[in-house]
Amino acid sequence: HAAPPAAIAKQISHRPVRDAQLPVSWTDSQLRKYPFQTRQIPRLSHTDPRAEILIDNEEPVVLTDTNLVYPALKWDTNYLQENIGNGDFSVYISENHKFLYYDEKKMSNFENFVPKSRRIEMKFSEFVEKMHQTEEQGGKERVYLQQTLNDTVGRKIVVDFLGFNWNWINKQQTKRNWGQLTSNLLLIGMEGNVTPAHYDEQQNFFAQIKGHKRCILFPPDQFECLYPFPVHHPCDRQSQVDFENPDYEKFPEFKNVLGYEAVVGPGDVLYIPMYWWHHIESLLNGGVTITVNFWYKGAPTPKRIEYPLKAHQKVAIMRNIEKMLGEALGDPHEVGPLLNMMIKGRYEQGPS
Ligand SMILES: O=C(O)CCC(=O)C(=O)O
Repeated sequence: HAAPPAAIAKQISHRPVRDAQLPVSWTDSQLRKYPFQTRQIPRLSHTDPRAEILIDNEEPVVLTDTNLVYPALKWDTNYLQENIGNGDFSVYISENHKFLYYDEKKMSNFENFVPKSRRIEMKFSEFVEKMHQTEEQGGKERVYLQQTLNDTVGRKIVVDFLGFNWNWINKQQTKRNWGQLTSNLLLIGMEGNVTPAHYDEQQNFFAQIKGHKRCILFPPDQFECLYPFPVHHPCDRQSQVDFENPDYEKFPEFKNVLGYEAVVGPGDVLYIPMYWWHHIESLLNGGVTITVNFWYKGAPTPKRIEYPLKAHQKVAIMRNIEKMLGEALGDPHEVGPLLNMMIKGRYEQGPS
């Protein structure tokens, strides 16, 4: 049905203020339009004390000068094809521009679930070929490479990787008492590709290498506005709301969602705090994008819990309740009915 007037995308400028000598390399016309408002995520030097405060408080910030992935700023598809080695790469293929993630291990829980994208293992050169095919023939199928960096990469990539600013990021890890670095995901996307809104259970430094990505984040206290799939569903942690055509009847609280956004370009590092929702789009007509992220386990839970609990702690509790019920009932499909029986006419705030 038609979107309400309030839902008309605001034509305000999202462009960051920059030094006069630096060209602004993208325009508002390259951003998709959505029916909600956003604020800007601050862009700061990593030496700015305000940046440290934001990370301490688990709030997003774009750091402009960490040099985190400096040696990788020369990467493009040619250089990678030459040097990345003969390993297998996970490539997602989608009929449209959206790449909704799904957990293949949870597919047996929901036998009627049909994913809108599929994952194929291929060599790097096959991926590049597929991408060019789509670009040149205007084919409908889009591709998105998403592969954890591993020891099959060639020598030059290893040298680049060792030249990352480990000094800075290791200090961050130590200061925040984060757990181990679990993985570095390499993402190579086509212009216009969209990763729909989801949250992860890890801390993330998202390092942009090539092209520009628009990142829209939502804090964990907007859980009610974003309607994640059930925990046992393959799309666990993903929003059920289609941002381009929200069903306000099913998801009325989505009208109250408020985002925080930034466009990141080469050299920028976005801190995506654990449990923060993120929607990420490669700019329209912006060419290929390359990103490497750094996923860290969060800090261990403190010995003494402080109240009131934070929104992300409540999300963790809800996840555990769903998991426990699934186990206890022996069937993930019984979780919803039991939760409903528990609250119906008892815990719901009714009209009176
Ligand atoms: O860049 C993207 O398209 C998705 C990346 C993402 O979701 C992440 O780094 O957690």
